[in-house]
Amino acid sequence: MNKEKLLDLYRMMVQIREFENECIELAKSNATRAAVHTYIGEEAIAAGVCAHMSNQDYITSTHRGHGHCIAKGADLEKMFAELLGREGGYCKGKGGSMHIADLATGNLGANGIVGGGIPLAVGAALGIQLDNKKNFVVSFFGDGAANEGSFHEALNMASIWSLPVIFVCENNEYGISTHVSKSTNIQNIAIRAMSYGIKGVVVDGNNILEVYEETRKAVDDVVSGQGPVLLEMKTYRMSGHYFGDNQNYRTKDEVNQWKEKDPILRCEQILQKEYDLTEEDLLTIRKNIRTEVLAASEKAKLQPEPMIEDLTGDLFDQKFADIEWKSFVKAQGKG
Ligand SMILES: Cc1ncc(C[n+]2csc(CCOP(=O)(O)OP(=O)(O)O)c2C)c(N)n1
Ligand SMILES: [Mg+2]
Repeated sequence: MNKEKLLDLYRMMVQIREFENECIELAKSNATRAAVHTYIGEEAIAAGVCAHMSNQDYITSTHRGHGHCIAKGADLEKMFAELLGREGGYCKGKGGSMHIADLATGNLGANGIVGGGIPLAVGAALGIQLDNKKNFVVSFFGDGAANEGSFHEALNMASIWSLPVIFVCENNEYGISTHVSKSTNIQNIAIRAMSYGIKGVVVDGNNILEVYEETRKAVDDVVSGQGPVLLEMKTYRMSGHYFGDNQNYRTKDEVNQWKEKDPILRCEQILQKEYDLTEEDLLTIRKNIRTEVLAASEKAKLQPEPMIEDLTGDLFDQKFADIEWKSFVKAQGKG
């Protein structure tokens, strides 16, 4: 990989990390309006996979979706605004972290339903196939989601129709507090691909070069009509399940061991050893990105909150919602 490409991937990972660090600060000060699940430790996956995608290629994401959203090109201020419940957010401040979608960049949305995005990706891939386009879809989901019925139904359907979809299982070893060894009786989730007659590959999800390369091969396969691919990215959730998780289900030693395999640290080691970057170069990059991220957060904080009159706007049945809300307000004596 050439130096510029690797630096782009590095910058993307750092941007995601800094976004998540700031999310934690915002949550600590009680400024966020809904649950926040951070992606710390898993950045190489979103960065390495989405680097192969254009805005016409779709992703479906998860409750831990900030990294996917950023790697797909989202606007950081709009993301922060959503987390802070501000009018300029992706859902006008009414959805929060788990409902961010960004159709302009091909992001079909985060999803609070574990495994909920996987069949949506199959539907999007069917649309691409029916339109005879050369695009593809990536569905991100966790090790926990791989035990949902939706995962199995989606893989089967994508296989029989040879749909252009890459299933990216982010195996971060935990579903909330349950270790994967207690929920899953196989070493590698990737072997499940075999039962659907598709390719399954185990990938070191903390190694940006491997993520990038294995995704490139998968893209070649799905776009050339060879059917879907399942990539199991082995990684580790370095932060709690959500902000506020006391993490009493794992030891500090375990977390510290994985910190040595931090994808950003590993990328920095490669950049220093093989591409002649100095520690100072890397510090400057990190500092500049941090400044940009904090500026986006500050701008979002200045945005107004949504108007109470808009509370029921954007609902599916607008007419019904308006009537309901107006009578509710009246009943409360707040009309
Ligand atoms: C259908 C459904 N079941 C249960 C939950 C509660 N829940 C939220 S996150 C989560 C764990 C998901 O684990 P995994 O798929 O491994 O994703 P990770 O959090 O590790 O990224 C669960 C069980 C949910 N949101 N949706
Ligand atoms: Mg998990």
